[in-house]
Amino acid sequence: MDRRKFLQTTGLTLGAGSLPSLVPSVLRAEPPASTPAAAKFPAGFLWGSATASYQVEGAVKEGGRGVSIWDTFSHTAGKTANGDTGDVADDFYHRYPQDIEMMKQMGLKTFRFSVAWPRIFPNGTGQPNQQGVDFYKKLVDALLAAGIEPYCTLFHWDLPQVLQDQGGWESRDVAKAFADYAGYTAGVLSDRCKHFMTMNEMRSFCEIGYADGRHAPGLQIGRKRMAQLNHNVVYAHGLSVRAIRAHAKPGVKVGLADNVEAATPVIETPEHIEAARHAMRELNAMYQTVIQEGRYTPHYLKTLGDDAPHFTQEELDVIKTPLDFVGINLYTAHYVRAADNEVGYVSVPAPESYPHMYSPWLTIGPEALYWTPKLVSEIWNVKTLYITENGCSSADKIAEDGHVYDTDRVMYLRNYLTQLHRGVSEGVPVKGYFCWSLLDNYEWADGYDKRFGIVYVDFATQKRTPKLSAHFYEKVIADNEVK
Ligand code: GBH
Repeated sequence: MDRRKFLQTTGLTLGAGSLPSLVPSVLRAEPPASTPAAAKFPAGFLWGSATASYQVEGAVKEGGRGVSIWDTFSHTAGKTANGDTGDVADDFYHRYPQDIEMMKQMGLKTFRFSVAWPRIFPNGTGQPNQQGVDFYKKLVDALLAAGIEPYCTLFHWDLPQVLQDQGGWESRDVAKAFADYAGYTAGVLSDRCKHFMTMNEMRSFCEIGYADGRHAPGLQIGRKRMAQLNHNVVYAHGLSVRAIRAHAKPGVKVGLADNVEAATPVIETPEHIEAARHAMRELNAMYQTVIQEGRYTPHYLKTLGDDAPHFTQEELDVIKTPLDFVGINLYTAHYVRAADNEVGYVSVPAPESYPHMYSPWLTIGPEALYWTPKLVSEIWNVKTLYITENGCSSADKIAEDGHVYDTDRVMYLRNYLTQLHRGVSEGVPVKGYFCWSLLDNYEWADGYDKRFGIVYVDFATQKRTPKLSAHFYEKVIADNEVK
């Protein structure tokens, strides 16, 4: 029914005070011109999975490893579900050869892992620990021998405890120590590993670790110190990009894995798409935007007022050191709509009934995997993107026949990959996709309660069982197509 007729029959009028239409009347959906071709990805698309050191390795006291803030935090009463720690996790430190064999059988083309800083520098700085270096060399060699391309993250949240004792990410010296560690580690691995990400999810480890206090180091430092900490972290990132380039072999590619806040138009009309474009820059002002543009948005600084960070032009130049690629970690959509205000958008919160996966925060927004890479590449002219994480938690159980039928995870992945394909087929330069995660693992403060793997892990026996989603993913990879 025509909108105006509908309003007449209901007695509503379009007069002053009524809601403006979200769909301008000039825009009426046209039927698709042709049926879409099969959802084939470009040849050579890099299919992979991702993990992180503290979430899978275990062996926290072996190989000369120092203590990280996550050892301290997880061993503090009341901080994690069931008091779970990463002491053993998936025992990946010992079991990586078998796990790599499993990746090979699934057809994975790439694997994203992280280096535990306290394995390389047990005291944060100073003398490197050769046993730590050797572990990652062996891991990378085993991946290469299996035909799997290694992608290495240098910081996935396991900060050496000694550096937190010196102020952690609030400290300028820690920023410099990170650059030294990143440069050294990339240097010793770069004869065999060609892709490095400086940090994983700055927003997560800053906000949850230092503002909410629900992750290590468990602090609540307040808005002013947070703004300065955020600045210090992007500065540390920039310094580390330069250090990696200075120490690594030529041809090595450097990027980061950023959980870009996924501004997504509430519906796909030009005005809401434009709103998402504005929102993308503002919602990511203190991370991706300043990294790409070398400046904070005026709105960001104005909103902070007296709490705005102190910075110099020289620091901004370091922060915007050009990257070879941008990695996007994406789980949920952040819906926005057009608004006649200073920033051109407002956020649209999810209604209480909004569907989510097993983790309450994990609302389902597949089209974010279309919009976020598209907007990031358009706004900042990024030529190479990866989806460095995407996946979900499910209440997985072993069935009587021994299989794990995670039909909800298959549903999630199919929908997100369909939207990724939509972007890639339009020319959005996403070159690869890393499913989070290969294995059920230590989900930080949620402990082992929330399973994100496509492979089920029985934590009592360390037995691995590929889930239905692993078979689904294996088929996606084999066909290079999502169905
Ligand atoms: C990523 O975090 C991480 O990179 C990875 O290590 C992690 O295992 C994976 O995704 C799955 O979570 O408890 O409601 O306050 C994603 C960002 C940060 C989102 C923690 C959920 C807790 C929300 N996540 N956050 S809540």
